[in-house]
Amino acid sequence: MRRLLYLVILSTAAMLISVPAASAQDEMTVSIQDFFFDPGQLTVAPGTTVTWVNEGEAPHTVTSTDGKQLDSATLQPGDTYSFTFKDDDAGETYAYQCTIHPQMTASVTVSGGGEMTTPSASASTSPSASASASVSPNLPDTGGVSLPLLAAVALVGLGILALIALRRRAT
Ligand SMILES: [Cu+2]
Repeated sequence: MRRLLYLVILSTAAMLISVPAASAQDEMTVSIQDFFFDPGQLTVAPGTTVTWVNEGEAPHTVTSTDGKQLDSATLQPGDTYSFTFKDDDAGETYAYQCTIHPQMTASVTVSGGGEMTTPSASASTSPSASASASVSPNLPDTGGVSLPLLAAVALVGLGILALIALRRRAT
């Protein structure tokens, strides 16, 4: 009976460890040219730091066009601007432009949450995951966002059920 409890604790611990590990991503670079951003559309994992480098000969900016946080000062040739996309940003698209050359537009999309690496967790969440995916077929990213949350909720639920079962058997 104890083994079940240990398994639940272990799988929960593995979940908690794997989620931050999956969302802790590296760094990416966007080149600012005269007069475009390269790449114009970038997808990053949550936690990624993106650095824009002005490799053109004109000054440029990186400025959100939709009220989000991207807001560099004027970047002279060689200047850089960095922004870290947080876990909370998963599923969001950051559209931005150069305010000096408004025809220069681009975007960064933050992918939906970390990948699940725990087999038991992905098995227990697959029914609800496919359900949420069918609800919003146009937004695959937001379906991914809720995966870690669904897995966490499912694991906590499993843990509570296991504890109840253990208590009943003990009495
Ligand atoms: Cu510009």
